[in-house]
Amino acid sequence: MIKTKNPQASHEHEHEHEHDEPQDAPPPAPLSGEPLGEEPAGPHRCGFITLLGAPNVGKSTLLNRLIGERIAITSARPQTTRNRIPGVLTRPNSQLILIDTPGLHDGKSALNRYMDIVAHEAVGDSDLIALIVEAGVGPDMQVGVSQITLRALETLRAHEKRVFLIINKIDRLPREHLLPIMDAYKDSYPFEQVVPISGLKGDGVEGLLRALSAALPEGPALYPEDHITDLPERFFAAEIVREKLFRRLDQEVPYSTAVTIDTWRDLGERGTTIEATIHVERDSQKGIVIGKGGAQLKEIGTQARQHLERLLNTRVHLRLFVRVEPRWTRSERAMKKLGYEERR
Ligand SMILES: Nc1nc2c(ncn2[C@@H]2O[C@H](COP(=O)(O)OP(=O)(O)OP(=O)(O)O)[C@@H](O)[C@H]2O)c(=O)[nH]1
Ligand SMILES: [Mg+2]
Repeated sequence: MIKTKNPQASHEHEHEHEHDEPQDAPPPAPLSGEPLGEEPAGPHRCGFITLLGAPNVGKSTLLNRLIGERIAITSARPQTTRNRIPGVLTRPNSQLILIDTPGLHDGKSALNRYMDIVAHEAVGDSDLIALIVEAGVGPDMQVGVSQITLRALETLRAHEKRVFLIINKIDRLPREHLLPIMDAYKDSYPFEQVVPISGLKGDGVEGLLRALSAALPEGPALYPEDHITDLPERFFAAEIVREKLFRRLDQEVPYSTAVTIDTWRDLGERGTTIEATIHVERDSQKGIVIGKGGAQLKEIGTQARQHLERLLNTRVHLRLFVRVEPRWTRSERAMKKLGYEERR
């Protein structure tokens, strides 16, 4: 299980690998390690908050920012997240169980349907929805409400969900552009609050956190203080390899990849040996993942290993294999084999 690290150790590590960290990674200092600001006195609060929204609006970046650890993979490509990813943040007077979800979209493959189901199921489980939208989309920074968001709002209305509208990426536009965006959304739902933020830079995030905490139902913490997530280390190892694939490969190739962990050996002081397989849909994609003389695969392996060493806080020996699972994104059976299985 992944738990909060010793802040000192994690800081040193971060420094050591400073230059490996991709440009868009959230900064190391976790919010939970900074002064938390004022929390209203009163009863302890605890609840589930689902982060929902179109692909690429910044849900996973925000989850990581709130938790203070890079547990959810992120990339500049839409449809990076494929699973429900819980992250727990414990504050002095509240515990927030945040759920990252795949971006809502209407793709028709079995994998697309799976992702859509995962996102919708997470809605049912939550006390609050954080609906995330981008401030200004496309080259002219359009402010309209997307069809995807409108459809999500219909579902939320049917379930009478309490919704925070989070306008993300405000670092990309001048402040005076915010008002028209808020205006565009104003009649689309009785939002509990509308909060502009930059998940990447951190603007407005502490305020958001306070508002979310205050809106949760009263109740005791459900997890111990140092608990961050329920998912096993193996899941995160596979996700980290997938993140590198999403960041390094072009066009359709990342969407045809899945990663499974084949062996995991703990060698004590000598670290951990992990063998993983990258599954692609076609022979040609296998060639692309491996690259000329194996260069691409080697680079993916190096980046994933460094990221894993930071997460696991130990030396990692990572061996990657590539194999073809023909048209797996179209077959529920093949998907199940690769770990994409419905919960219910
Ligand atoms: N400028 C800016 N970019 C952001 C911000 N938040 C996220 N991004 C970028 O937007 C891209 C998508 O971020 P993700 O967090 O992966 O988005 P997501 O909503 O989880 O995407 P899916 O998992 O594909 O649905 C990445 O390149 C992020 O760096 C922000 O506040 N400002
Ligand atoms: Mg995501």
